[in-house]
Amino acid sequence: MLTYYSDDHHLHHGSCELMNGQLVPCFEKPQRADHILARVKDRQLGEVRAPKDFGRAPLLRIHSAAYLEFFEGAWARWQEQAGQGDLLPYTWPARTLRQQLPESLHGQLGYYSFDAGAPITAGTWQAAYSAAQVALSAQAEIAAGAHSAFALCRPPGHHAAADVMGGYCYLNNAAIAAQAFLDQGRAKVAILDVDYHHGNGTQSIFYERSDVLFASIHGDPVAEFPFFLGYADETGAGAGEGCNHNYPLPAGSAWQEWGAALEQACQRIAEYGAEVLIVSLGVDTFKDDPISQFKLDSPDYLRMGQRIAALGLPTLFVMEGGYAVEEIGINAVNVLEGFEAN
Ligand code: SP5
Ligand code: ZN
Repeated sequence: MLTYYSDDHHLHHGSCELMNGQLVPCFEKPQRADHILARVKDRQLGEVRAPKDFGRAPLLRIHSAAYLEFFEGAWARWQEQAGQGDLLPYTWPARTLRQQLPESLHGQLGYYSFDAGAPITAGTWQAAYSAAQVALSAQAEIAAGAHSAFALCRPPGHHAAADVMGGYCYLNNAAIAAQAFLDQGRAKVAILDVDYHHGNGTQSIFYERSDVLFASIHGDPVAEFPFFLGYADETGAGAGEGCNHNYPLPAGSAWQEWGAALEQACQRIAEYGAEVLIVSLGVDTFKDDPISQFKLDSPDYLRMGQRIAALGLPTLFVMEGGYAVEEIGINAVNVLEGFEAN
């Protein structure tokens, strides 16, 4: 399987995030992608290629022009103010406040975000832009006939909505790739999100559409980030009714429960008649993940890949979360090797 990867991810390195009332070093750090790349090479998964540049047009199919413009220019505005450290939001237009774009940098940052988990550093735009190009390059490989490809994206994307960043995500790499398939003539795309966290951004982007089926297995939002989306009763709206499927699971879930949910999700994807599959590949379901509560072990990721392969669909794997850095390469590449072994 071909891997697409860009060194540009190193340009994004947030300092800290809030956890349990303390500022702690960001869990979403450059070593994550470095470890995955090392494992891809160790296991000789296949060639590793740098992305092509498809420009902004495919990003604009998912994200608003105003959002992209804000994101690209935010760091320069922060430097004009002689800002110190990362650019981080601290006020959001929650209930009782007006949903309108103010003039100030921090006002606009709050308007375009849903949490304080997406710090903007000097190179964040370039890193996120290149991650989207990584996804598009892997997508193009499949469009040209490959059965599978791995987009080693960093930063991740599934929490990012059309004009909202958050949860370590800025540009929705999987959604951008899905739209590219549709724009190139495919009629039905499925996105299977196996990250520990609900893919709220992806869900919101496609919620009222029937050309993308979204299925997500994740920590129950009653108790887990992102809290405000990802419940089982969210089944789509309008033309998209019946095309959104959430499988929330309780803390402590291991392969027995997780694999059963995967079985249901895969059956729904087969029934939908997807022509191509995109897997939002987070491995923060791992038992030793520092911010998550599932109990998957490394061999379970081989099983995951095998079950996904049994769908028999051209499959694009897009990297999302996973914070147990020492094992992230083993777990992510196990999914890909399980897929290829099937
Ligand atoms: C892409 C992705 O995986 N994003 C995840 C963002 C999660 N941000 C919130 C983390 C909160 C961690 N709380 C842990 C509590 C442990 N007791
Ligand atoms: Zn996650």
